Amino acid sequence: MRLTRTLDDQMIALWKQGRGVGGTFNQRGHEAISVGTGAALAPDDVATPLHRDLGCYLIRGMTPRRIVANQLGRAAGVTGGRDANLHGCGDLTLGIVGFISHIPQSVSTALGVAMSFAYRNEPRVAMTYIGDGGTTAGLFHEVLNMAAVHRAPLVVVVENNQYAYSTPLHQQMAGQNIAPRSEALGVPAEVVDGNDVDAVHTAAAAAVERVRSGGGPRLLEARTMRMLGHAIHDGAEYVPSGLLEKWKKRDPVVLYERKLLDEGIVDQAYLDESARRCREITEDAVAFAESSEWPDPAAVEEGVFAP
Ligand SMILES: Cc1ncc(C[n+]2csc(CCOP(=O)(O)OP(=O)(O)O)c2C)c(N)n1
Ligand SMILES: [Mg+2]
Repeated sequence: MRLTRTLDDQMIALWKQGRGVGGTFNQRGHEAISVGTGAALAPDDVATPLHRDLGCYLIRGMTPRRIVANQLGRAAGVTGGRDANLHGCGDLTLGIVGFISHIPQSVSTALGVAMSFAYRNEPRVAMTYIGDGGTTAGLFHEVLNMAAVHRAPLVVVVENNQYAYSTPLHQQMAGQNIAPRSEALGVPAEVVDGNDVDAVHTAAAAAVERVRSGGGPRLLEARTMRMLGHAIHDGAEYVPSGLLEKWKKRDPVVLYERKLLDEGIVDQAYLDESARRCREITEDAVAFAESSEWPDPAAVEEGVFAP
C-alpha cells in the first residue's frame, strides 16, 4: 500500500513537472482495495485490474520499472509505448489481463477467463474489478447473470468510490449499494469497508476460497472515496470539500500503519524504513524509465490484433 501511494504521488509529480507523457489516474483512497484483493489471489489465478488498481499490478509482480516506463511512453513499458497510463497493461505470464478502456468490457473478458478454467476443470479463479459507474452498464448485469447460471469461478470486486468521473452515486442509481443487485441476479455479495485492508483481504480471501471450491461466483462491494480527481487533469472541484475532509480521516494507508503500531506488530522505525525503501524503489523506476529508449515508430503495428 505504501509503494502504491509513493508511486502514485511520483506519477502525479512527474506529470506536473511536464515529465509525464500520458495522464495518470489517481489511486488515492483505493490502496486497501487493490492490495487487499490482489493479495487474496494465488499466482495461477488471473486478475483484470482497472485504472485504480495499481496495488494489484504490483502484488502480481509487475515491476515499478515497467510501470513507470509505460507511464512515460517508453519501449520498456508494458505496452511498449502504445499507451502511456495503466490502460492495456496486461501480462498473461503474471496472470494480468490489461485494463480494457471501454468500460465495462473487463468483466465480460474475466467471465470468459473464468469459464475457460471451469471447462478445463482447473481450480483457478478469475478476479475482475469494476467501479460504481461501470455497474450501471447493462453488460455488468449480463455477466453476473451468466456467471451465476454457470457457477463460474469469478470474483467481482466493485470499487464503490462515490463518483464516476464527475457524476455522484445518487445521480447514477437509485439506492447506494450494488450488492443487492448482485444478490438478485444470483451472485452472493458482501459489502466491505474499502479503507480497511484487513477487512478487504479477509472478505476477498473468503470469496476466493468459496469460488475456488466450486461454490459459484461472488461479489465484493468495497466502499471508499476517490480522494483526488478522476485523473490528473481533473481538479474535482465538483466534490464537496466536506466529503473529502470526512474521508481524509480514514486514509487507508495511515489507518493501517496506525493499526500495526497500536498492535505492536511494527515500530515507527520499521515504517520509516519501509517508506524510505518505497521512495528508493520509485526513484530507481523513474531513473530507469527516463534513461530508456523511446519506441521505434516502425514497431507500431506489432502486437496489435488488426494492423
Ligand atoms: C464506455 C465508456 N464510456 C466512458 C469512458 C470514460 N471513462 C473512463 S473511467 C470513467 C468513469 C468510471 O467511473 P467508475 O466506474 O465509478 O470508476 P472510477 O473511475 O470511479 O474508479 C469514464 C466515464 C470509458 N472508459 N468507457
Ligand atoms: Mg467510481
